[in-house]
Amino acid sequence: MSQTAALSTPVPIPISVPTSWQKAAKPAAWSRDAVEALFNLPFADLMHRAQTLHREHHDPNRVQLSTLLSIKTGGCSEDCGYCPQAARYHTGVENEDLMDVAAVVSAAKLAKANGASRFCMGAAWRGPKQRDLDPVLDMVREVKALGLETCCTLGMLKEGQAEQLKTAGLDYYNHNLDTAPEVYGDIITTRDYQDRLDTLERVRGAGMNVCCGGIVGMGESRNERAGLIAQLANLDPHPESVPINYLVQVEGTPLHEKLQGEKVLDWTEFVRSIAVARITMPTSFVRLSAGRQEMNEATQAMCFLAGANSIFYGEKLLTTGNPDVDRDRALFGKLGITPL
Ligand code: SAM
Ligand code: DTB
Ligand code: SF4
Repeated sequence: MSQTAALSTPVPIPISVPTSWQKAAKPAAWSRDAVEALFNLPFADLMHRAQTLHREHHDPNRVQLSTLLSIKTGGCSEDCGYCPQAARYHTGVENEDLMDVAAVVSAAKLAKANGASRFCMGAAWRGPKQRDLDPVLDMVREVKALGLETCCTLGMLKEGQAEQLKTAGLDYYNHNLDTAPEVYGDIITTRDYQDRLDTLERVRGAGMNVCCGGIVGMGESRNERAGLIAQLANLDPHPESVPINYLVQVEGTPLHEKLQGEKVLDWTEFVRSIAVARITMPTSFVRLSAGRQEMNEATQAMCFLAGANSIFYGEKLLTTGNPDVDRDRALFGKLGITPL
């Protein structure tokens, strides 16, 4: 059998799965069943399919680097059950006011010198008030002027705020769906799923790129993971960037209380989640996001094979650790990966 024939041999999936996604003008609609059927494939079949599609749309040896900075830390009014920055949980995170613009610019310069192409500024807010947004607009302008792509994650946006960010030079806005809709209320009660969709709509409406993903490893079932990915894959257009976070269990959060630091997700299931995101959103950047510090190199390498082509780069995420730059450089060297 020729290689082309081998690649186009249909994988037996019980439910109809779109096969013409590359050519479709609009993203194919993915049912939860179809997404779950991907999860249920034998590992090698899933990986082959993800890697094949990945190569059609991306250079498999290049990975985009984003550096995160927490510009306002802790003391958040929300009750997200995974988050160390919620004021109501006792996690040991020290509250810090909004950083000075100059300090943010210094951190961005360092990120650029280390090789990052995007700088993501995160704030522990339910959403920004106008007096909060004004200094953030300055940060965006100055970081953009350094020649970096800019990203912010500031919580829910009100009417007009996305336009202000876009005008200041913001390239991406990160706002995650986090879970499947039906389990969302078990994790967060202070805002609902529709609030998140409304913010994403505002970001799109202002003409910015959408960065939207979720968290796995919170004790959800495979069907619920499929539900999250189906939601993301049915956003139209697809988010340009899809962060897949592996829950970082922080003591003091309700999810740590519930899971007691136990790994509830096998590494194969995390890799499967990346592969399924790649297959259902073929042109998006899929980011291997939080949780890398707890992952060995082999698992990370499998994630790149599954189609992850972006990481958070730099020794800190927002409040928790991330692999050192030197360690990531060494891993990239072993894998022959170069930064985008
Ligand atoms: N406060 C804003 C908001 O919630 O939209 C922006 C910052 S918030 C920390 C951004 C995202 O980080 C969350 O939506 C969640 O997906 C992720 N996140 C937070 N804590 C996490 C954890 N312990 N493990 C994995 N991901 C986490
Ligand atoms: C995203 O999806 N993951 C990042 C970013 N967007 C803002 C945040 C991860 C946070 C992990 C926990 C912490 O460091 O506080
Ligand atoms: Fe606040 Fe964002 Fe953390 Fe939720 S995820 S508690 S909104 S900082």
